[in-house]
Amino acid sequence: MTITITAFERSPDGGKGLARDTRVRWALEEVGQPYEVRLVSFRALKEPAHLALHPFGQIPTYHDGDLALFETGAIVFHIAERHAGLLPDDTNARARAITWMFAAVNTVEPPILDLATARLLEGDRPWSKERLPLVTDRVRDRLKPLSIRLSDDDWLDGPFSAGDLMMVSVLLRLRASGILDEYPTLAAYVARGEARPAYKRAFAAQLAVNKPTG
Ligand code: GTB
Repeated sequence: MTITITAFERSPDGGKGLARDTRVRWALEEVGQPYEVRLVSFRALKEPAHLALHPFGQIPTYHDGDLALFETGAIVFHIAERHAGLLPDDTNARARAITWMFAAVNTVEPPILDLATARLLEGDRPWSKERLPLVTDRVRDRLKPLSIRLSDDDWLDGPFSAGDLMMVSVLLRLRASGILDEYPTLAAYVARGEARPAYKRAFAAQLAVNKPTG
């Protein structure tokens, strides 16, 4: 069966790799699984055919035979469980890698999304100037302990895992804010993720769809 994922027909970031299909592409590239992409317009996201796949009308989705999934955490976890390369064999190490996946989406990503909302969607509100530093500090509250835990290691717990894939994907969203640069070990960690051949292939594939023309 062919794995099919969905992605934006035209991502608002113009190919910076920030839409969430990139992390699924990356996971598939890491484990060497070919996949097809069905591009979806913003309008089609909210139409019944797509809502049957994704109840919240979002991308990405994952389709393989009679299995349809949504939520990147669940999709990457499924890929990592089915194919070698993203989760360690040792039971405890595997559980720790999965813990980092949850930490990425559950603990680190929420304040980063709040910051993106505050900067991009609420920047013109009268209260924005007061709120922005508070939201930014909540991101720092996550980055500081994360950088302490990572220390000088290459990855969060031994070899590269799905936990790192999710964490790097989440942190990438901070690049435009400059906050990542306040934590050189995290900036280097993200750069290590981006340097992986599988990430490069995933990035190139989404760019091929979204490259600004003219
Ligand atoms: N928790 C879900 C997951 O991890 O799968 C979140 C999925 C999600 O937010 N999908 C977004 C979506 O479909 C696309 S990635 N939004 C349409 C909608 O909700 O109607 C979010 C995103 C969009 C654009 C940029 N960008 O341009 O920089 C970055 C990230």
